Formats: sequence, C-alpha cells, structure tokens
Amino acid sequence: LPEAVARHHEHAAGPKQCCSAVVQAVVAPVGAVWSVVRRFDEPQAYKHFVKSCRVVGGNGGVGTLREVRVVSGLPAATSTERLEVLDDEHHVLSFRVVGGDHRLANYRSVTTLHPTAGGGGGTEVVESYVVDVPPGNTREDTRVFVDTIVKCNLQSLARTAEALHRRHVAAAPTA
Ligand code: A8S
Repeated sequence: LPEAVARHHEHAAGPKQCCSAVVQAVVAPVGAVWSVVRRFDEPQAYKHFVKSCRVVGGNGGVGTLREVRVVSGLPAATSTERLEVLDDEHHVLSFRVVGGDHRLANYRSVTTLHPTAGGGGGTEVVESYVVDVPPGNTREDTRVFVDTIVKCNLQSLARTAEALHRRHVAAAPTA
C-alpha cells in the first residue's frame, strides 16, 4: 500500500486494546464501492447487523453522529457513532463509537479503497480497527469477534457494490 494509505491504518493500540485489519476484493470499480461506503447515514445498505440507523447530529460531514440499532442475537442493542474522516478524493472513511449499549468501548475503524493492482477495474477494500478489550475478555477473543463482524460487512459490501455496478453497466447505452 502507498505510504499515505498505510498511515491511515496505523493505530496506536494501548496495552488493553486490540487492533486488526481485514481486506476484501470487490469486482466493481472504486467509484461504485465508494458510493455505498460513503453513506454514513445508511450503514444498513450493506451491514446486515444493522436494523436501523438515524442521524442524530451534524450536517453529513465530519462530526455527524448516527445512532445504530443492531439486530437481536448480539451482545448489543444500540451504538452511537461519530464520523471522523470522509475523504471523497482518497476514498477514506473513518468513524468512532462514542456511546451505546454494547461492549466495544472506544472502537474506531478506518476504511480505504484502492483500485486493484494490474488495472482489472476492481477494488481492494482495507478496513482496520482498534478497540478496548472488554473486561473479562482476552485480546484474542475480542479480535475474533470483531474480525467476524467486519468480514461479514465487507463480504456484504462486495455483493452490494457488485450488484450496483452490474445494474449500472446494463443500463449504459451501447455504442
Ligand atoms: C461496524 C463494525 C462493528 C460493529 C459492531 C464491529 C456492532 O455494531 C455490532 C455488535 C456489537 O457488539 C458492537 O463497522 C456494535 O459496524 C454489530 C453494536 C458496535
């Protein structure tokens, strides 16, 4: 990864925190993937654990707050999240968990998009995070739990962006 991008994924994890990163390939151009990722107000477009989301503060830019309700079956009900970075030029989005009813205190994630090397028209998505290890859990448990959620989200993001791209191609006028 270019140095400027790698910098986004460097998390200063404290002794009681854990961090990790997940990579996902998408068979759609960066623009299609970004159009889904950048909608901080609509995480339910691809995050299947999100039951509903409403914006509770801010104007859509950095500082916007959303309140997410998650589906039942998880050790959580709500999460309040703040948009930290939304860079339409470099395709970087970052948010931080600032409240809610769950065990992932101080969660922060960064998502970046990159055109696949070789010019095949695809996208590599990199999502990294740092989070406090909940009292009573190990760093390893925490990493497995969060990696599982992030992997599900990125697989679903891939399917969503690929479907969007296929519709876009099908609708384009032919020469
Ligand atoms: C994201 C990433 C994560 C979301 C976690 C890790 C969460 O929404 C879920 C379960 C929890 O226990 C914590 O990008 C929390 O959304 C699905 C409610 C924060």
